[in-house]
Amino acid sequence: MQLNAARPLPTSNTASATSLAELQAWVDDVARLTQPDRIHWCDGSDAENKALLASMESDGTLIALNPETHPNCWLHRSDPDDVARVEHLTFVCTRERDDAGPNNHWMDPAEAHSRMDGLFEGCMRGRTMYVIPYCMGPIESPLARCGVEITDSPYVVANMRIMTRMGAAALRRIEREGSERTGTFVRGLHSLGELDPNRRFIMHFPEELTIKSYGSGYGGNALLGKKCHALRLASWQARQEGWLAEHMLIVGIENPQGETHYVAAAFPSACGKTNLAMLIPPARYREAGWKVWTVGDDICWMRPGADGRLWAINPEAGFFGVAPGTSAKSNPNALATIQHDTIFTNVGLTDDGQPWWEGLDDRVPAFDWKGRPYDPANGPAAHPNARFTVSAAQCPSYSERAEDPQGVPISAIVFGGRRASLVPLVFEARDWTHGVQVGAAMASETTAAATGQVGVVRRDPMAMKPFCGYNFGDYFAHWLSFDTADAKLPKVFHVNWFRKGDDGKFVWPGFGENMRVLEWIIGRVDGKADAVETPIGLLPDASMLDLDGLDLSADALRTLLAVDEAGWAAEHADVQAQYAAYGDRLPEPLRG
Ligand code: SAT
Ligand code: MN
Repeated sequence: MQLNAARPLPTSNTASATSLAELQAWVDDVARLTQPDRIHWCDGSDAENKALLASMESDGTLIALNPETHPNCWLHRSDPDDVARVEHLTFVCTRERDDAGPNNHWMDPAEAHSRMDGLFEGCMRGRTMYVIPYCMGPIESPLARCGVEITDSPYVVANMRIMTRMGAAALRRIEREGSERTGTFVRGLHSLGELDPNRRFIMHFPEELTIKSYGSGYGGNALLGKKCHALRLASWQARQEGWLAEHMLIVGIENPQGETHYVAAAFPSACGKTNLAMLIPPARYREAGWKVWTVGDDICWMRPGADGRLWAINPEAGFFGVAPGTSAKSNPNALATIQHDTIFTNVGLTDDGQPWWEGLDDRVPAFDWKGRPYDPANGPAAHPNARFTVSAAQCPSYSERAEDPQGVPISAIVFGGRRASLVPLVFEARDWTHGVQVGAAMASETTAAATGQVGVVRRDPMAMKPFCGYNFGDYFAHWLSFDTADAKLPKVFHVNWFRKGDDGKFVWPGFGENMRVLEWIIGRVDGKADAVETPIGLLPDASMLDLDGLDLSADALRTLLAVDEAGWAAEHADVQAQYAAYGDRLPEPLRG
């Protein structure tokens, strides 16, 4: 970092900001580099949040929504060129290129630092620099990890307050851990810069637990606790410390006897992760006493407990969910969650100031996400990647155990993808090693949610392609290493809700009816459900699933549950061809 020690530091909102010299020195260095007018240490209080929201309302960063229908809700319209993650500008900067692996863009750390510091120099002139201490996971959890994000975006502060445990309590933990040894917290430096797509980079330095992000205010690029820390850096930390940082939802399935099994599930984007995390069982299941509890919808940190099981926390405190498509039909829990105290980004607006997006209902909005009077000729009212940011505690199905410092024990891991053909509704891996093979071979068809061709099958191992902070070969080996003598590992499954028939229509009804598949999965865990052995793993036949009341023809059932051996041989060859990129780092059980 280029320092100008002669320059006086700007005033800060608190006289002595932290007792941790290591943190204070870093903040001072950043202030000398970025030259803000003011420094604000965030305490996470209501008063601080209120003042921030009010100032963003007065400068137009936020628009207050209808207080009758959506109390304390806000609309933020981003720069139209800053609406999504930018994978081509996202780098993992390790000393050895191979440590980042062919699955990441790489830059030499010294070059990356000098480039970034060049961008950061003086970039906060005229702005306030916010210092956000945060904790990923319950503050008292041994599985939780902390970070500090420095940003010049008050929108980022308001979002981080919802998405993480942010403020005074996190700072106390950082100071406690930092007094025992150095380098315990992640350092994230973020600036909106000029919001110029040509001056935009998201850089990760896993060896230094450091993130530098410049030129974007969008969630995954700017809320550094989320993908940058909780996945890219945490996956690196997890490998060193013997745990797993995964792109998985966590859901509790309570049976009529009152026993709850926790399931962690990884899906690529646009496969209904948030919907599955908040699933409402069909009426007959509810009447029988089944319940579904939401622990997390995006990220799962898990590690072996003393009992040999994997124990998991959701490191996040909120949901940063896709708004379009969310409705009373697709996800009533999500809709109930976002009725108050929610920040909406890039949604449309009705004439009475309510947020609106495609798929919500049949009203016609007054304004689109750019603030123009709505005209269908201009495209959708809400940007396809429009988001809501909301506290998880507002979700009607939020699990009490989500705040448990010890986490929840995981009974089953589920991998899934969007596959119109070949892949059956559900199958179980024969053992952990086979489960890792299944997860590593995961793939999904591209959807309209991302740019590029639609319907192409893309490999996305464990749904971590954009998020694994190190070489996938090493990552697969790390997964395999959990299979120790005293481990009591979860069973591993693969699901596909998106199988299509010859008529091009979805065969499986999906949504709440996925409960039937979850019931079989839980039944397998409990040793109560039967399965048939096939070359790809263990499958239910139609008699082993509860299909009561579903209108599925014999043909449809065959489509959902058949194993096409020739098709799987071609799939296997495709997977092996893609593995070639990992060379020597590909572990033996994934070869051949
Ligand atoms: O795009 S984000 O990373 O902010 C959200 C997501 O993809 O889950
Ligand atoms: Mn995600």
